[in-house]
Amino acid sequence: MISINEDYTKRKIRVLSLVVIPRMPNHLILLFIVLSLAVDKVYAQQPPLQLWYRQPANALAPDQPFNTSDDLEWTKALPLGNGNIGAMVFGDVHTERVQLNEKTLWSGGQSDNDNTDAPKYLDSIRNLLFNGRFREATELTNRTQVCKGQGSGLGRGACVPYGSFQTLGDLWLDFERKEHYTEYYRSLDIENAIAYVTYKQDGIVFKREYFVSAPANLLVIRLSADTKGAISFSADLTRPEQFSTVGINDELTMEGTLDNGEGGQGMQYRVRLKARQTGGKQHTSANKLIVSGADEVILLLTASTDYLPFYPVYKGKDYNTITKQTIAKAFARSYHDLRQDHINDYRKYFDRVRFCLPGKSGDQVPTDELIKKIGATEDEPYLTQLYFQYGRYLLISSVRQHTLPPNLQGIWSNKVQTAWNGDYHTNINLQMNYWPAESTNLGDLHVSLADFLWAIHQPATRSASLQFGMKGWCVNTVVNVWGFTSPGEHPSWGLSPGAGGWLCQHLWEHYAFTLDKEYLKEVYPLLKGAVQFYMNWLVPDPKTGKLVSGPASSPENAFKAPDGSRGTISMGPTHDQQIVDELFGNFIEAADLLGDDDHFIAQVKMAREDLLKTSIGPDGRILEWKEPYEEIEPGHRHLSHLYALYPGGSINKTETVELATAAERSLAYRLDHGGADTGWSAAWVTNLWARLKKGDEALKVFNTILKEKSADNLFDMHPPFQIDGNFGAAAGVAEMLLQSHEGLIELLPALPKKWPTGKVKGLCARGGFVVDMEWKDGRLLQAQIYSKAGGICKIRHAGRELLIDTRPGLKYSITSVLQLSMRSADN
Ligand code: FUC
Repeated sequence: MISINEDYTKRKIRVLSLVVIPRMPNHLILLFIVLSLAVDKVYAQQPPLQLWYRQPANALAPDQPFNTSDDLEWTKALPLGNGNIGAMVFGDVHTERVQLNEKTLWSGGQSDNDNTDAPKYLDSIRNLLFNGRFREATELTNRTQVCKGQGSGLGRGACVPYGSFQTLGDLWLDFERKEHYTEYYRSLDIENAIAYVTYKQDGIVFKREYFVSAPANLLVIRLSADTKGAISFSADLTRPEQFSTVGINDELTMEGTLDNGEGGQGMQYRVRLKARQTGGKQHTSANKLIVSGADEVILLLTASTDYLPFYPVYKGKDYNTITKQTIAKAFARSYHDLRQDHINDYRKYFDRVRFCLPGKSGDQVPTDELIKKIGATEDEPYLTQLYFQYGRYLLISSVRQHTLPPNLQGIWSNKVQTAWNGDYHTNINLQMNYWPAESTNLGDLHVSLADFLWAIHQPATRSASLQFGMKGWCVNTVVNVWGFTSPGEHPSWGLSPGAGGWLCQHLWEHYAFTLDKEYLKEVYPLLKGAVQFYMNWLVPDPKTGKLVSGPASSPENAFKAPDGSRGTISMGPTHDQQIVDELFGNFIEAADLLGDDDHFIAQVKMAREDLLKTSIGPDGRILEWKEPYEEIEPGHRHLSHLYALYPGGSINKTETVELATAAERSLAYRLDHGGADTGWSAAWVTNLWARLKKGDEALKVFNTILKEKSADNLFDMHPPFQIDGNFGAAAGVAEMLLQSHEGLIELLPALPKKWPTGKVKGLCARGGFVVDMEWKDGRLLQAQIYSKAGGICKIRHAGRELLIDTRPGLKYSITSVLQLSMRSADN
């Protein structure tokens, strides 16, 4: 296996000798090298970031009873991906299983779900709600403010037009040798995105390497042994349904057509597998690829579907030719080149951030054992770094430019009916998938969300018009790859008019982190369309004249309504009000930056003034609904009314101290009543504590994610597996180290006591800044701020502030007491 640390140091020396040293006076060269390598020492000493195990995913763990559940085994398998093709490596010695995915593989198809009857009931529902007649309002809403047709199939969408994200099937390698084995080792090196399996059988050491390359769009597996002619196996491709596998001309292909949910043919797919071997023989039988007596085998697998992500035509991509050409191109290249291209491509993203908490080197303990010990040993700092970087690994592996966003399970599902259809839930989940994107230096992957919003813009505009009778565009709680944007089947969870505005926060944040005006120009029509929707949607509360959203839920929570009924929908839930307030603010700023002087902007400014704002209830908590109704589930997993604290920023400890105190009370109350009970909810709470500058509290919740919400492969468990928690938790770590939502950059704003010493490199801040920091005994030692776009940079740390007028492309070094010590060109 490649040694990461060696690689890093070698690369650094190469850069120094080629770029920096030739320009320096001789006597400084030695000193410069010593200092420069010392700066990197902390990173270079870092143990390799890897998940590793002493057994295959499907082996019985000694402390676990026999379990036939595919899911349990599957969450021990190791995920690989290139934003498109996903693979889960089980690592069985006798019969290897690599479960496959292709991100676009969905059953179902386009369908017309907007209920044109719905708008005519809106006024009546609003009047009933304003008059406190919740029972009747809820009944009328439940009957009318729902989609037409079968909707999401109540989460069982595989057989209805809504569809489900589905497994692509499995690659099986049935090895001839069935003897007992020893010295088994299975690992996932997340610094290079390569999985390994090694073992000894019959005196022979076997080694397997697996990666999914983005540049080549391939799963590549290398099988090798220390003895010639030792590798013999047959390969097969299967799927739980709708597949046929044939072997022709040294190639194994699997193809099929999924259901469109209406009894017809839906999406088509094809998988191709070829083997290149050294020594031995190979042939294809009717449905197998058989290799015997090889010294080494390179397996190349690619897949595609006929899905095109642009409305109105979602089908038609030439998946057949694409897969054929992909295999042909790769077949002509050496394994070394394919591997190197993959590593270069992956590290281009991964290496942007390094994070180091010195401590006992947890990589000595298998990952499944390590998570069980969290809190009880000194391995915790290692696992924290691993989990943080694993979040980044999963994001890079599940999304790339111009691909669909990661869904509820990223790109990994072993099912035909994935949990919640593996779709895009937009009342928290899709947004959380992107929470670490900007702060952990993966902003270019964030843009895939804007692409997706463009792809569904037309159906979302139709939903605004037909389902709600409004201008602009809107989405609700469930969205799929076919452009489903109507409300779900039940308003208590499916009616979420705030969702579009929340998605727009991401459009704005990418601008805020980059100051890229060209990008802003491109997404401006999306922002404007969402604002147009809310300008139509908001109505004045007859009692106060304040503009409110409704009928709407505070995502998925319920309250005891004054008329004794169970309330789910109301007028002016705080969540929607906060989202609309921030959206209007961002839009007004965008219009100003882009010089849009449409009179519409003035109307939006006025409407923003009239919006019902967040208020504090008699018990000192943020009101979740317009009035202080009692929650039915006080520990509810959603923290919708704290949106403005995180991921929004309008409630904060500097400008809105009273609201921040109330938010803290709300959070503590939720937790006292059993909150943070799902993986993603705990991740949200981590970020909220960080924003409240309570590092120890944040870390406490973060650790419960590691200990209680992590599968053996560190997939976050809702349960079941839901990837948002992985991403939300990674964002939480970044938020403890650096914040920039208060109009300045705050260094170490919520540093937990358990992280007294550490170092981080490459975190991003709003305003186009990249920050490196080092701290010791809980105090900043030094920081460097790289300015991408120039402009004023205000920095805060431990009560001190510093203002620097930065120039693009320069790096500013800052001392522990926030004094500027050096300005240099970034190398
Ligand atoms: C939302 C959440 C659930 C789950 C689902 C996929 O509806 O309330 O907990 O995460 O999305």
